[in-house]
Amino acid sequence: MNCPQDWPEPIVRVQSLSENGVVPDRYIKPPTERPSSDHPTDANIPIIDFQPLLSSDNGDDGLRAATLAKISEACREWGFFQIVNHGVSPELLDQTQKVWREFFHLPMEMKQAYANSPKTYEGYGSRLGVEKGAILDWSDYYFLHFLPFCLKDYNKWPSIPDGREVIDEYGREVVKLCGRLMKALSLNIGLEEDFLQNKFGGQDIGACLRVNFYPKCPQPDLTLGLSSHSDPGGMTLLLCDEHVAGLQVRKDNSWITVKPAPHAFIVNIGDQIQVLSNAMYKSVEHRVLVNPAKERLSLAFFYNPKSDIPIEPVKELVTEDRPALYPPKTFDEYRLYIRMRGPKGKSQVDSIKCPRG
Ligand SMILES: O=C(O)CCC(=O)C(=O)O
Repeated sequence: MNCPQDWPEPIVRVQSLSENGVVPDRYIKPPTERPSSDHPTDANIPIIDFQPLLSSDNGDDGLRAATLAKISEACREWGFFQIVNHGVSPELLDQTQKVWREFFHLPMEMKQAYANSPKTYEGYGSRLGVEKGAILDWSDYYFLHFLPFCLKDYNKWPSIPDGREVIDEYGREVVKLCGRLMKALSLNIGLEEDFLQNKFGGQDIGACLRVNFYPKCPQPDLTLGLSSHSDPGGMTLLLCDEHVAGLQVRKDNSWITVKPAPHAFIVNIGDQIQVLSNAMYKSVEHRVLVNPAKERLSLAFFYNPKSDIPIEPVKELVTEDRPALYPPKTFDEYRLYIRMRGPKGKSQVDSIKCPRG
């Protein structure tokens, strides 16, 4: 099964709706999915100083062990955490966000030159999923590939002065950081540090970026910037606006609004790592609220397994008491679900669970 060549309906850019006084029906969520303010809480996802894991020698072993332990707990309990002092320069983070803000503020006809299709999703988009008549999210986005190299195509990247160099450097740095995180995750489940990376296909992994742009919204209580979903890939590193909250993470049946630390990456476990770890690590549902007064930008960097190798629970984590929870599936097969149906909570990873007993 492949994604169709075209969207089922003409594409409307959410940015072009932002100044109207009302949210069109197409974006109004059913009451049970709308943002609710019943349980405001001060809780935040864990914030972890990553510095002790940046160098493999002459570090403090105690500090390294303590950092690994914090990451381990965050992966099991939250599926989400923030890292600070992660080695990617604050200047590069600022520059990259600036480039993308510039893109979304170009005149519409210039952005339209990059309009995407559901075939590959690369380029400027305004919906996820191809279901005719679906209720849509209040966001536009830009999607591009860094890895594998055969998919990296500068012609599909926006042409903004110095933009491609900045985006390229961002990609290289974040891939490096993801490699370090993969080592930490492997050590934390008692395996060799290269274990998970090898399961992902060694150097042949996939890396891509979705830049989400959430325009101001006249009736933020009726809609969502991005509906609840878990990420289908391996691991996501999110860079978001420090000054405009929006991301909410599900924790014990309530929604926690993330307060981003300055220049932090928000790391979350995706479905592929949940599968490989036989659900020891959790890929957790999250969603995005929109704001009546401020637009918001976020950069979601997806670090994924090579797309054509079967991903299944690693045998070291399968026991008689805890049999394999998921059958093997390639990421190519897996990601078709969200590409066709759009974000739908945790329905996909739950639906592939093996029947037990
Ligand atoms: O914008 C955000 O804060 C979250 C984005 C996200 O969840 C995604 O792109 O999958």
